[in-house]
Amino acid sequence: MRITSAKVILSCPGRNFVTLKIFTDEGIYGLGDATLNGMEKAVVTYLEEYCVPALIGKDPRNTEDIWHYFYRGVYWKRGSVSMTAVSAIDMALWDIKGKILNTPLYNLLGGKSREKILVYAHANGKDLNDTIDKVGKEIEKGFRAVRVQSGIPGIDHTYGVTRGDEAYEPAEKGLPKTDYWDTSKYLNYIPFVFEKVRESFGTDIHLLHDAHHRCTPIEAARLAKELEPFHLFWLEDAVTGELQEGLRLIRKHSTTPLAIGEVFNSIYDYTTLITEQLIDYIRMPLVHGGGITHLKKVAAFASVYHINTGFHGATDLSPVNLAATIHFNIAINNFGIQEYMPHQEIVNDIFKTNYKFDNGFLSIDDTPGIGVDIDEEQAAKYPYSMACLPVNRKSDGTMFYW
Ligand code: KDG
Ligand code: MG
Repeated sequence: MRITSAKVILSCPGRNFVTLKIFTDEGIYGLGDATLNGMEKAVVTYLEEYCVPALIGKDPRNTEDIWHYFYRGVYWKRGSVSMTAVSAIDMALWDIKGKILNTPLYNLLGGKSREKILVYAHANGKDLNDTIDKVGKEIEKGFRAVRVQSGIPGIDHTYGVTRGDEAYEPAEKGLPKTDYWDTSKYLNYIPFVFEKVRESFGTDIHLLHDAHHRCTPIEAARLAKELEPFHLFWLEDAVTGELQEGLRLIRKHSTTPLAIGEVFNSIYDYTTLITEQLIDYIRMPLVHGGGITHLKKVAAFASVYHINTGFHGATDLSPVNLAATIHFNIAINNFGIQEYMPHQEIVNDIFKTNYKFDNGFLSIDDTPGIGVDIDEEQAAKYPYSMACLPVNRKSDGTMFYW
């Protein structure tokens, strides 16, 4: 069996998605998600100019060797752009493998460890009352776990909080806009938000929070400690993961569970964090972390240290990634939770999906492979439209972290 061609489909049904479609000489094709929010065209170029020509003629069943060809084989390793391309290739090849063997992806990864996966919703409000209202709405939809973000008094616009009643979408059209940030205002306010949310909804609902890498290690330690009474499911990206040792300080001061890694793209971003048990959940998603082949190893490595998965799953990851992720989470032993933000209706014009949400859980059917298809004619109706994530400055103008 040989790969005969591959095409990269870039479309914008409300937001940009990049999809890789790999064709074989037996008429079977596979799909992989290659979306990297705000950097879509860089991945498209790497795939089209370098990876696709190198794929032609290879046996698509050799997922392990092909993965290493594009990871070890290249001199300039890792990085978000190239790892997203590797992820898309890998995902598409596993899709093909499932179709050849006429079995859903989860069967190739160990079968079912569970029938359905626990997911968490997003609730973000412009102020405390709005936030409480939004949490209530997610619970009414059946969610048992909710990520809570709130506008902060004195900060004009807080990342992760929608403007008005628009659907959540962190990338905005054109070049990056600028957000302004004040850590002390944030740290003073967020524990109060969680106190009020717990008072309103009790202890049965799981609550999560994302700090978007905005704290220094000692600030993060204070936040984790002050959130302790509200028993979060996790505190995400409390610090930037660039300095893995920084997490030691947070651990020393708090029992709030920690999740990190939606911007990671390799097991080497995680080694200290995992072996020293400095975190509780890995966030690196299939689409940016080297696909199924690499995440299988990262998840297995994490399982040895009692660390579970909690993959990134915002709407800028396509339905192809979401479906592959559900298979993956159904199969592995150390599944923790999955982020789930439903895509806008318009996305379903292009992607035909095979998963369903019911009462706080996602499940997937037995379609062979990943089970998602793409309607290329529809995709062509929604051309790419440039959109970027904002940059972040402190209130005095200093460039600040993501
Ligand atoms: O593209 C960036 C978003 O996906 C990200 O900011 C969302 O932090 C996020 C999350 O936890 O879903
Ligand atoms: Mg996040």
